[in-house]
Amino acid sequence: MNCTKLMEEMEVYLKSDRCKDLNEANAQDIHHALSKAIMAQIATPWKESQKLHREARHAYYMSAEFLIGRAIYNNLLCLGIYDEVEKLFNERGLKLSDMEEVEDASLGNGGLGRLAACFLDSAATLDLPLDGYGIRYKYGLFKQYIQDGFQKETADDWTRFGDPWSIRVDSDAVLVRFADQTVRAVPYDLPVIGYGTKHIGNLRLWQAEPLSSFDFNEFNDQHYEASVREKNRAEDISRVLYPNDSTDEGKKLRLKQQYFFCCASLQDMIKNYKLVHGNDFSHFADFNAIQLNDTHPVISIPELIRQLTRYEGVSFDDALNIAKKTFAYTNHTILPEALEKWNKHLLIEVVPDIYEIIEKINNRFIDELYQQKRNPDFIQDVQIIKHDMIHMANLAMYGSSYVNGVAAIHTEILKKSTLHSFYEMWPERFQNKTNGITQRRWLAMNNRELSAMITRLLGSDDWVTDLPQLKKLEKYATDKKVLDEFWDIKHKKKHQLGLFMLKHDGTAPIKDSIYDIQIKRLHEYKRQFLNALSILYIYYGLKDGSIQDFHPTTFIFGAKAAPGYVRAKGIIKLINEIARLVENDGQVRDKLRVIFVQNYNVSYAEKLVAAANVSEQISTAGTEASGTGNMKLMLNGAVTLGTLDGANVEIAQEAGMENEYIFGATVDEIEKEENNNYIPYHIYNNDPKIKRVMEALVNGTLDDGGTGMFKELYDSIIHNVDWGQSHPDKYFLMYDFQSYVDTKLKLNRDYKDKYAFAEKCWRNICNAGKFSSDRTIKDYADNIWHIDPIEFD
Ligand code: GPQ
Repeated sequence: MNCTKLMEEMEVYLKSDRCKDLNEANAQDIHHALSKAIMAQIATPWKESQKLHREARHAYYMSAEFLIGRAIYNNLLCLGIYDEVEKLFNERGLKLSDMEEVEDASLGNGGLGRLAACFLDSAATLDLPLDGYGIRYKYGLFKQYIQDGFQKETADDWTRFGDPWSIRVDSDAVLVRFADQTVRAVPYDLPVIGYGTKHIGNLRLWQAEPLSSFDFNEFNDQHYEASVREKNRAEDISRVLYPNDSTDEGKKLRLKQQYFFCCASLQDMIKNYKLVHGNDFSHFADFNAIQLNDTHPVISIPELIRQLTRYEGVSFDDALNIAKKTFAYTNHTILPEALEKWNKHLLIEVVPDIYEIIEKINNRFIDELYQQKRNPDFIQDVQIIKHDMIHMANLAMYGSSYVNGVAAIHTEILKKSTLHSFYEMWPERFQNKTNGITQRRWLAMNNRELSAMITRLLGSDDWVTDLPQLKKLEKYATDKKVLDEFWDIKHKKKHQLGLFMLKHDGTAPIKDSIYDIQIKRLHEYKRQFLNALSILYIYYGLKDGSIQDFHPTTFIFGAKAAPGYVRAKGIIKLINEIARLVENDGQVRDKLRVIFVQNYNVSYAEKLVAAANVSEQISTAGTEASGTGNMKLMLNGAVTLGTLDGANVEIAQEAGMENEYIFGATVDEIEKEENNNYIPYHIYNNDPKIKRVMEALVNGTLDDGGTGMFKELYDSIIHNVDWGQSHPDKYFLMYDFQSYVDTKLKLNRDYKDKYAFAEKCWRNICNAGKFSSDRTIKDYADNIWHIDPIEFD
């Protein structure tokens, strides 16, 4: 791409859209104009790519969430023009970084949504014909700020400065009918720019709109509210992203969202198919593969059947077979509270035709089970409708050809427990696809310094599209000059982060301290609470002298709690109170600091990940399906302080156990304890140091502002079973406590030997090759979607 021309184009857009010259433009103007100029440049290859997708066997990624983050820097990088545009900007007295506050699309909650974004990036880079379908929420994940230590939420109006990276395609709008309303689904298309290729994938996000924007008769009769009522009711559907990560609320509007984007996307796919192949649907599954990102889009299975039978003259049997061949389902959790179940009466109320089809599918399935002479318990386990509830994972299992877990250990748990009966019936449907992350955003873009060093050492930047190349760097693992340079870069990224935090959060890490980072959604199973308790343990240890020679450490947390998740919010308050306790104590304040950053999101993650020394991945074994933050931190040279859970297992395998800090119970041990009537109270009561830590929650040391939150947290852990609570410490904090603090303190001692520690970090980078989403996507393409890269003439 000719960058000088791009700058000229940018100035044209400044003039035409903002009526400004370069010297009058602010960051938003520049962002708008540069983005528009790029969009104009990529329009042709984008359209060409779409045509090639349509003609080839291709795949769709359906997801209720795409956590995109900022597009502009990533797009510059993928187009290969980042450095040159930066230079041209500087020559004009502009700074690329000035655009940081302009855009950030948080159309997802966490790992599941970010995974979807990484996957599209990888598919685009690998020239694979994969396109995304989702929802264009008006408001993304809420913005978080901290007031008196408590989380507060505000709306995320992510398009307030415009949305230059998408184009509205009115001509492709379709209607979506519910029992009580019909709405228009209007698509907005976002380009997904491949790295080092002209291939550009497409992400189509649907926005809900009314059939007519406003009722003129009501207006004329001066019924102003009534005149916009229908409009609001339609727009409600894509108004806001549900802020629950891994929990299912069973809300009517959420069901409407799911059906809305599935119905619209399938109409679009069918239209595309007819354009190329005509009306013979017997080959639909030969050209289309659809990946269902968790159960959120699983209503697509009956919806495809509905559209094929109602409008395309396909029989129910044929339509069911087409669906089974077309769909594949990814499971992202085994937590029971996340497994989606819809009340049958809600479905009948919202989309009665869909309920009828699900019932028909269920009856068909049960007939088959009787024919196979399955026993009643087995049938009860796998059937789709039970006790008036529709089990979406069961529907997904019956209605698709493959199911996959997202890390090896997770897939094994699916086979052994969660989906065991299905595994017995259809072992051939089960696959593992260990998650990955795109190294374009998570190394090349967020850590330009380390990237440049790696490229120099390797003599090429091939690693940007071939991450296992990093393995070749292992020969430098004991090279002091290389480790010095790596350490200096880490130091620089720590410094940059510190400056940002100071501006953003009003506080910064202790100079030259260990940056120990836990960044992820706030959830009990992820055990931020355990981390907080371990900090209290260290605090008391430093004060009474039982912990000596402690290297100063800053514990950084970034996390959003679902607004209705009271206990998670209590944990945020607790972390902030511990931060205050430590800060106000002259005896420890130069050794220990705790910072809870506000509004943790993709853009903040980019900075945190580059600066981290320690990656906290401490979920109870068997609860975190994979984790992907663990991979980002590894790639940027942090060691993992973690349990044998999710992808941590594979991270430790790749990098070597000796280069991580692994602690705690294994899945088997946890299972045993669960059956053994585990009593956390005994651990607490027999260890004065642990007791001291727990007591701080209730003896006035820490103040929850009179909310009772800390007492509730305390009770959730050590409430004696004899006192009535049936399952205290569900996530085994007490059980893992000692091994956690021991391992944390060992890490702290090891850090003092700079070269030995830096070697561990370096070996983590060298062995992160497996965790590129390029590897994951290639595996999906080869073994689930059966698609090949497209070829340009
Ligand atoms: N995950 Cl079910 C989410 O982010 N949201 C969800 O609703 C569910 C799962 C995560 C999961 O907790 C992580 O372990 C995974 O790494 C991630 O999905 C991507 O697979």
